[in-house]
Amino acid sequence: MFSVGEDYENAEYIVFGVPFDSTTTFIPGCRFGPLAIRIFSENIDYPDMDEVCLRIADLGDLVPTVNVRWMLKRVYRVVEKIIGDEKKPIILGGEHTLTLASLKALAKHVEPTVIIFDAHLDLRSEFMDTRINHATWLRRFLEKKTGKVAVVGCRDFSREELEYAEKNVDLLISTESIEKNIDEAVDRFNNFLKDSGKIYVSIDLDVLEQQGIIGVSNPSPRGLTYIQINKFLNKIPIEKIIGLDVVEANPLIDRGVSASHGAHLISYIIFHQRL
Ligand SMILES: [Mn+2]
Repeated sequence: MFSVGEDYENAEYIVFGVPFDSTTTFIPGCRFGPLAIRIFSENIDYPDMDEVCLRIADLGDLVPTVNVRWMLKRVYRVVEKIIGDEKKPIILGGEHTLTLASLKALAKHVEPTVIIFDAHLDLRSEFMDTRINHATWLRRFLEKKTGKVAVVGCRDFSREELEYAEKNVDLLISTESIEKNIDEAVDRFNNFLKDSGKIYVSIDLDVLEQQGIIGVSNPSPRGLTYIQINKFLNKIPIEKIIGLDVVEANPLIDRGVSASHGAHLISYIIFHQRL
């Protein structure tokens, strides 16, 4: 899918990978996520895919680093350039921390509505002796927040994170509330989107149910099915989406199950409303 090979100048979507997992505190390996998502993206078919003619350019991966500040700097620079050129980034992770830099770059240009699918809240003040990592990045963003933020599919979080979320996150849809009544949860999501401006979507693949032994850095059982996630994605108007990222795929654990889900979710977001 990404290998359509459009020139940067002509492309609407700009793909790049962030092969970084250096702040991972549990299972390392999502630095191999971008490569795996690309491989699986080449085996996706929709009946009318050829007619849709998406203009996608793939820049490849960022220069690798094990320094989180350098990773964030590089993501920031690339996203700022892409948005400045009025194109839309599609970022292949890599750990979730990268979203912090992507949102900071976006916030220079627009007040984004941020939709996060994640089993976790990533709202710890600090975690394992560092302040910038996969478990704290959303807190660092909310401390200088612009726009609105929704988290969908959360189920694993501390008391401290929940209390912070109740004050600072605009919409929280827990896995529990989706289990109880998904139609009501989707309605709440839809209402939230009504007065939104440009939308950024961030999908941590650990939001998915784990029965396929899905490879992610921090597995969490009783997640959402692919079809449940699609019910939420269906409500996001494609013309409002300014960028997206899909993070935490670890192909070393599951031989690509999570990467395959990631590739399909990206294609679902950018194709399904055009078919
Ligand atoms: Mn997570």
